[in-house]
Amino acid sequence: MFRSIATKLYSPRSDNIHLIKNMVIRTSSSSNAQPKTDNKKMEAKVDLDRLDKIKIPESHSFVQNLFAGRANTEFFLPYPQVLNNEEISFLDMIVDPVSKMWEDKWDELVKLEDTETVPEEVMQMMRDMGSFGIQVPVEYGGMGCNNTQYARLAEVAGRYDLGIGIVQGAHQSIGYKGLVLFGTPEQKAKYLPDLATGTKMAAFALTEPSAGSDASSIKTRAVLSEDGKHYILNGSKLYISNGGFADFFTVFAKTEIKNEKGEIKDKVTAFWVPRGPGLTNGPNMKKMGIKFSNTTEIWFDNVKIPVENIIGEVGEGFKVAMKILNNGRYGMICALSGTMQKAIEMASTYANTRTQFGNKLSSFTAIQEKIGRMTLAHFVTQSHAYMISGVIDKGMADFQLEAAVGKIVASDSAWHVCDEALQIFGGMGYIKETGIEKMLRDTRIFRIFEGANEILRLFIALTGLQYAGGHLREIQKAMKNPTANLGLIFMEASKRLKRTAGFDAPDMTEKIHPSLHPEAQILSKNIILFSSAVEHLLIKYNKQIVMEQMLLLRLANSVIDIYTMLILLSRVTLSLNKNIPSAEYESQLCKLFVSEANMRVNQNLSALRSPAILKNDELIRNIAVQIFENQGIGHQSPLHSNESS
Ligand code: MYA
Repeated sequence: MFRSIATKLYSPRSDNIHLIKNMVIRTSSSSNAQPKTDNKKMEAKVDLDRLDKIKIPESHSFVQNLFAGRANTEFFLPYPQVLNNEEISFLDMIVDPVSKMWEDKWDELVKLEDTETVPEEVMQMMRDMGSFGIQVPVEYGGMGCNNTQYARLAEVAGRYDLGIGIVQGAHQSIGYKGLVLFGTPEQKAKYLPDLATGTKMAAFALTEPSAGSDASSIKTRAVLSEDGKHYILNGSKLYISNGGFADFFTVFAKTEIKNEKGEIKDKVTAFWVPRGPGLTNGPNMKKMGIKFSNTTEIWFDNVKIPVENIIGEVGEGFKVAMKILNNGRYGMICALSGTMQKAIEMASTYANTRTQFGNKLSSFTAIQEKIGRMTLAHFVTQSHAYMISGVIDKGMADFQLEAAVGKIVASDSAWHVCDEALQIFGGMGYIKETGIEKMLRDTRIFRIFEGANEILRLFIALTGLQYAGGHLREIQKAMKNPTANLGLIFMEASKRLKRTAGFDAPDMTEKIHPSLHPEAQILSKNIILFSSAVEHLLIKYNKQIVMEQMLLLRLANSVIDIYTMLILLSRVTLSLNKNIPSAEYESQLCKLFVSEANMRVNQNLSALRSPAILKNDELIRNIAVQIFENQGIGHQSPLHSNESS
C-alpha cells in the first residue's frame, strides 16, 4: 500500500506551491482593501468555461471528499430510508420469531461453546430460516433482501452468538459474495441455489502465511494449462473461516498476464474452487473466541480449475477481493451493533439489581458514566450500520472508506462495550456461565480480521491523501498555463484565502434540524480544520508522508470523528423531524458525541503541527527501536540499580 500510494501521491513542486501561496497573499491584501462584492466581479470576469477542461477527480464519498476540503453529503443527508412499508413488514415478520428462537438457545449456546462446532440442529434451524441466502435473489432460491434488510438480520445474529454469525457471514458476506457481485449468469444459476439454502457452504480464501494485511503479496499460484481450458492451482491459505467444511472456496491466486507492452506480469485472479482432488484442510484451529466458527488452513496441490470458474476478469482479482471485503464489512458493523445491545441490556439489568455499599450499582455515577458511554458507543455503531447499508442501497458505489470507518468504529466500540459490561458484572462477569466473558472474547477478533484496524486507518488516510493530491495536481497543471486557467487558480486562491480567514466553512445547517445547528456549525469548522491539516501534511512531508504512520493515524482518527458527527446529525435530524419517541434522547447522545469528538479532532489535528508532540513521537519511536534491538524491555529493574553504581 505504502509504495504504490507513494508513487501516486501528489508531489508539490515548490515553485507551484509558492505561486499558490503568492496568489493567496496577493488576493488577501487586495481583498482586505476592497469590499466583498469585488470578489464576485473578479469571478465573473474570469473565463469559467475553461474550468470544464480541468478534471478534478470526483467521488460521492463524504470521507474522501473531506480530504479535498469538500462536504459532499449527497448520499448522507437526509439519513437514508430505503425500506418501503412492505419491506418493513416483511422484516418485522421475520425478526421477532428469529430473535425468539435464538433467545431460547442463549443459555445452551453459552454452555456448548467448548464443543467448537455448531450443533446440527442449529445449522438446520438456520437453513430453515433462510439464514444462508439472505441476499441471494429470489429466482436463485434466496430471500432477495437488500443491504438494509440484511443489516437488520445481521444485527439479530450478532446479538446471540458471534461465532455462529461468522459461520453465516463467512459463507454469504464474503464466501460466495463474489458470485453475487461478479458472477456470470451461468455461475449464478449453477451455484447460488444450493448456497442460498445452506445445502452447500462457502468460504473466502485470501490470507496466506506470509500475506495477512498485505493482501496483494499472496504466493498461491494458478497456471493456465496448455490447452487453455483450466488452471492448475498450488499454494496454501491460512485462517480460513468455514475452511473445514466448505464445499466451495473463493480463492485468490497469482496468475501470469501479458500487458499492453507484451511484458509478462503477475496479477491476482479470483477463482471459484469446489472442494475436490488436491484440496485439503488442516484441523480446526483453537481460538480465543468465536469458537463456534471453524478456522483452518487450506492446501492446494495441483488443483484443476476450469477457466469457467474465474470470478470477474483475469488479473482483476485484487479488486474483486477488495470489493467483496468492502461489501462484507458492513455485515460486521451490524452484527456488532447487536452484540453491544445485548451487553448493555445485561449490564444495566445487573446494575439495577446488584446492591453494594447499601445502594444499587445503577445509582453510582461511576457506573452511570460507563452505561452512558456504552450506550453512546452503540448508538454510534448502529448509526454507522444503517448509514452504510442505506447508502449502498441508494446506489453509492465508492463507499470503501465509509465501510472501513464503520468497521473500525464498530469493532473498537464492541470491545469497549463488552469490556465495560464485564467490569460492571465484576467477578461474576469473569465466570463463564454469565456469558459476558464469551462476548468479550468473541468481539476481540473483529479489530483484527477483515482488515486490521491499524491498516484500515492507514488505508483511509492514504487513500484520502491520494485523492487530495489528485486535486492539488490539477491545480499544479493549471499553474503551468495560468492565463488559460485563471478561473480555477482564482477560485483556488480565494478558497484558501477564505479558509485562512475562517469564512470557507461549508454550510451544514441547511438539512440539519434547527435544534442541532450549533453542532452542525462545529462540524463545519472541523471540516475546514481538517482540510487545512491535509494540505499542511502534503506540503510539509510530500511523498514521505507515507512513512509518517503516527501522523496518518491521527488524521484517520480525525476523519472518523468528523464523518461520525455527520452520521449522528443526519440520523437525529430524521428522528426529530419524524418526532419519534426517542428523538430527544437521541439528540442528547448526538450533542454529547459532537462536543467530545470536536475536542478530539482539535487535539489530533493540532498534534500534527505541535513541535512538542512531534518530539514526543520521536521519543516513543526511539524507545521502541531500543526494545526491538534488545528483543525485550531495555530498563533495568530498580532493585538492581545499586549494582551499576
Ligand atoms: S478475510 C481476509 C481479510 N483481509 C483483509 O481485509 C486484507 C486487508 N488488506 C487490504 O485491504 C489491502 O491489502 C490494503 C491495500 C488496503 C492494505 N476498495 O496499492 P494498493 C485499490 C477498493 O493500496 P495494497 C477475513 O479476515 C487501490 O485503490 N479499491 O494495495 C475473514 C488501488 O487501485 P488503483 C481498493 O497496498 C473474516 C489498488 O487497489 C481497496 O496491496 C471473516 C491497489 O491498492 C478497497 N478497499 O493493499 C469475517 N483497497 O491501482 C466474516 C485497495 O486503481 C464476517 N484498493 O489505484 C461476517 C460478520 C457478519 C455476520 C453477519 C451474519 C448474518
